[in-house]
Amino acid sequence: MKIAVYPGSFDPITKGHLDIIERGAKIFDKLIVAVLVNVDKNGLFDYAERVNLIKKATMYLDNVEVECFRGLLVDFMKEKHSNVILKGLRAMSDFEYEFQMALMNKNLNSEIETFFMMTNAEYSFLSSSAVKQVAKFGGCIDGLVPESIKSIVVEKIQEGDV
Ligand code: COD
Repeated sequence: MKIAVYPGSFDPITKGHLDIIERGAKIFDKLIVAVLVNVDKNGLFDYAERVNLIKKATMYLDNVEVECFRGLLVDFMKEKHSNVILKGLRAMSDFEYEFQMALMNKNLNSEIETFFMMTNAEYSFLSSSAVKQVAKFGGCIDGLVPESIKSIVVEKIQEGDV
């Protein structure tokens, strides 16, 4: 069974993330979406909330699981018996960061391969931070986050300190 892990902050999950999840779920037998505790980013949603939002948005995908992990991605991969990391790529700026991470992960465990999936052009401009800014100032986030979680996201962002 080929198991891949799609790691990220997912604060919150966007349609860009969901597109990568749907496409990844068609390629791998099992796809584990891993909400990693990112020490460089302050979040709006706590980790349990992020997991719940992803679970709600991916309910219809039978081979997708969602988990949270604090620590190195390579340690999570070992626990899950996976050696494939799935990543999404939007622009050159993503590439530099992802390139560094892929090589660091390879350095930590040479068995691990990182698979990059090009963003859907429709979502190439989309990030969790942009969604938070638009929602904070009353802009419309239709089509930017999965429909099933839109109202929860709007409510949280408008009450939060983004
Ligand atoms: N279209 C396509 N892909 C997208 C889009 C979009 N619109 N938006 C985001 N993505 C991709 C990103 O490129 C990324 O691959 C993934 O989706 C998740 O994105 P984010 O922004 O939610 O998550 P990041 O980039 O903040 O996640 C960083 C990690 C948590 C993965 C990273 O910090 C990590 O692995 N941390 C654990 C510690 C560790 O092991 N570090 C490695 C050694 S340095």
